[in-house]
Amino acid sequence: MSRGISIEALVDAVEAARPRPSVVVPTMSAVHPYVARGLSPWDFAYLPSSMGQAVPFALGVALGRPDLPVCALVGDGSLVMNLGCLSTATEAAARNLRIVVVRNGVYQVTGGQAVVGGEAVDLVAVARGCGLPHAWRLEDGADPVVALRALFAADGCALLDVPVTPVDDAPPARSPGPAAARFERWRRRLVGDPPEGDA
Ligand SMILES: Cc1ncc(C[n+]2csc(CCOP(=O)(O)OP(=O)(O)O)c2C)c(N)n1
Ligand SMILES: [Mg+2]
Repeated sequence: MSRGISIEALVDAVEAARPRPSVVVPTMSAVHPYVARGLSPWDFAYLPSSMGQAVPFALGVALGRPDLPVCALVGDGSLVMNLGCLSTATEAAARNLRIVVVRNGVYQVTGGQAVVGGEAVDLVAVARGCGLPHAWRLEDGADPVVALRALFAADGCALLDVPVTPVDDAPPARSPGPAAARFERWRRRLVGDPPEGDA
């Protein structure tokens, strides 16, 4: 398998490619780089280790705000644990849902154990098989910003599988606090009622 790009490079590429406004839901090993670079008030980084929840959560947001692109950054181990969310996304016809698979081959935030099924599991094929209209892999050497722009521009729900380099010393996936207050500000922004002082 290719060594992939760093998680920081992936996050930089998502930030370069995303339309604005849009909602990004970083989870697992994507949380730390998002928090480190300063979280956008549109983004939801409060699912740092709830396996399987990134896509269902983003799907709910996408259905609630069909005018906004909504992009989940999901761990490969987490997606493998909850593949049914892909057929649910098809059933819900969430045209504005975008899924970026952080395919590092490991459960990075819990110490780097190998993901069940390993490279034998082809998540692009699974996504297509579940009816997603678009699913691609970032090929070796391809520009991630170009691929992510294509992901956001796709006509309908789309998934991009991104090989990411695992590391030996991943920082813990910790959300910024206080979570309840941050969540409420985020929720009010999303429903069009931002708290006073929020842009
Ligand atoms: C049912 C369940 N089992 C185990 C865990 C513990 N756990 C939290 S995050 C995680 C690893 C997530 O790996 P992956 O989704 O591949 O994300 P990465 O850290 O590699 O980005 C594990 C095993 C959990 N939250 N839920
Ligand atoms: Mg992983």
